[in-house]
Amino acid sequence: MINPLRRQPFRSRRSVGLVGLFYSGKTVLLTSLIAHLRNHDPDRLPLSPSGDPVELTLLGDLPPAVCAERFDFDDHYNRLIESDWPAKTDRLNEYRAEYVIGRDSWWTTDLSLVDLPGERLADMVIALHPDFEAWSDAVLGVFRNQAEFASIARPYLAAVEGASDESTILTAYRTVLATLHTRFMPFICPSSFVLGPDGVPLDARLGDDVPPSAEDRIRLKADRGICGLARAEQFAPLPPAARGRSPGTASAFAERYRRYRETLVLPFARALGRCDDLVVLVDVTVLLEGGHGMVNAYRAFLEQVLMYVDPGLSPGRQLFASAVSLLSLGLSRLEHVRRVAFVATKADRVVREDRDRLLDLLTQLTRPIIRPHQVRKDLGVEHLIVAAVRSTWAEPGDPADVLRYNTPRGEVRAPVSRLPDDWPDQYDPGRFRFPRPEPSLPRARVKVPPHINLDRLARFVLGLK
Ligand SMILES: Nc1nc2c(ncn2[C@@H]2O[C@H](COP(=O)(O)OP(=O)(O)OP(=O)(O)O)[C@@H](O)[C@H]2O)c(=O)[nH]1
Ligand SMILES: [Mg+2]
Repeated sequence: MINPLRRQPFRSRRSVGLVGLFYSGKTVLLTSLIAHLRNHDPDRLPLSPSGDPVELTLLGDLPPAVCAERFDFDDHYNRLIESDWPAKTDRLNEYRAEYVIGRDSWWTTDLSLVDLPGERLADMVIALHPDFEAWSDAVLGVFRNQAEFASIARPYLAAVEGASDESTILTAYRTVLATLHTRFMPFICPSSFVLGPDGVPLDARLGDDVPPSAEDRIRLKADRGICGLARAEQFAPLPPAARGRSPGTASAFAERYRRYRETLVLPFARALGRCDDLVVLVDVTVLLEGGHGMVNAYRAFLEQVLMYVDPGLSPGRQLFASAVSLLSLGLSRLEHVRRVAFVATKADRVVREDRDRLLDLLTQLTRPIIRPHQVRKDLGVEHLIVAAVRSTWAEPGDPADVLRYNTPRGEVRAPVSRLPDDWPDQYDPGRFRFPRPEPSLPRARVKVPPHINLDRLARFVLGLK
C-alpha cells in the first residue's frame, strides 16, 4: 500500500505465527515481545547485531487481519506484573500493529503476530487429510508404528475388530485419548477431546472430584471428553476392514469429520499456512521431564505440522512469487511460510552453563524433521534459545545445580537437573527436574521484562538480519 501524504509512504506487511504445544510458552513469549516492541529500548532489545542503536517506534495498534480475535496484551501483561502467568489460550488470536524501524525509513511495517491454543496443533493431521478414510489410516499408522502409542492403542484396535456399534467404538477411542492425556503424550486428535469446540478444557469438565487412581481418572476423562463438534457429532478413526464391515458408521463418521475439519480446523490451519514466518516453540525442559515417550510423540506431531504448512518456496513457487511481487511493484506477496525459527523456550529453567546444551538438544530434535524441506526448497531456518521472562538467577558461589527465584513468600533455592550432551537413549518421566518459577517483572510499565535472547527473536520477527 502507498500513501504519498505520509512521511513513510510505503507499508510492508508481515505475519508471523507462533506454534507449539500447549504450555510451551507462546503467550508469555508474545506478551514479553510486544512489551519490548511497544516500549522499545535499543539497549535492552538491540535490533542490530552490530550494536548500532536501531530504534523501533509504535505508530498504533491495528484490528486483527488474520483471525477475528485480538490478542489480549493488557490482561496477560497485568497478570505477569502480579507474579501470575497468563491464562491458557482457548482460541486463535492476533496482535497487529504498525511500526517504523529506524528514523529515516520510508517504510512502515504492518506486523501481525498470531497465537493459538497449543492443543489445536494436533489437528494438523486433520487439515492434511480432506478424507476421513485417509485420516483414519494416518492416525492408526502413527499408533501402530510408534511403540509408546502401540500399547495404548491395542485395546482400541481389538474393540473395532469385534464391534460395529458406534457407541462402543467411540468409548474405546476416547479411552485411548484419555490415556494419552494422562501420560502427557501430545498427540490427541481430534483436539476437541482436550479443548472443547467452545474452548472449555477437559480438566474443567472433570469437576472437583478427580479420582486419585490413574485408571479411574482415565475412565472419567473418557466419559467427559468429546471427539468432535458436539456429543452427537463424534467420530473415531476406523481401519479399512471396519469401514467395509460397518459402512453406516463409517459414513456417519466421515460426515462429522468433514464438518469438524471445516468448522474448527481449517480456519486456524489456513491462517498459519499464510504466515510469512513461523516461530516453532519447543519446551525442551518439559520434554526432558516427560520421558522419552513424550519426545517421540512430539516428533510425530511436529512432522504433521510441517507437512501441512509445507514451509519454503519450491522453484516453481519461487517463480510465481517473483511474478506476483513484480506485477505489484513489490507491494504484494505470495502468502506462504518462507522462514522457520525453532525456539527452545524457558531457557531460564536451566543453569547458564547448560544453555549451549539446550541449543544442541533443540537442534538434534528438529534438524531431521526440517532438513527434507530445506533440501527441496528455499527456506530460512534458525535455532534459538529464549527466556521471554527471565525469572531465575544464581548468586556467585551457588552450587552448579541450583537456581534462585522469587515468590510472594520469599526467595526460593531450587535444585536443577544438568542437561545431557545428547538426548538419552531411554529415560523415564521424573528423571530430569527443572524449577517452575513465578514471573518476576518490574511493576513500572516504563520498564520491560528481563529476558534471554529475546532480541534475536525480535530481529527474526521483524525480518531484520
Ligand atoms: N521460567 C519460565 N517459565 C515460563 C516462561 N514462559 C512460560 N513459562 C511457563 O510456561 C507456562 C505456559 O506458558 P504459556 O505462554 O501460557 O504457554 P502457551 O504455549 O501459550 O500454552 P497454551 O495457551 O496452552 O497453548 C507458564 O504458565 C509458565 O509457567 C519463561 O520465559 N520462563
Ligand atoms: Mg497460550
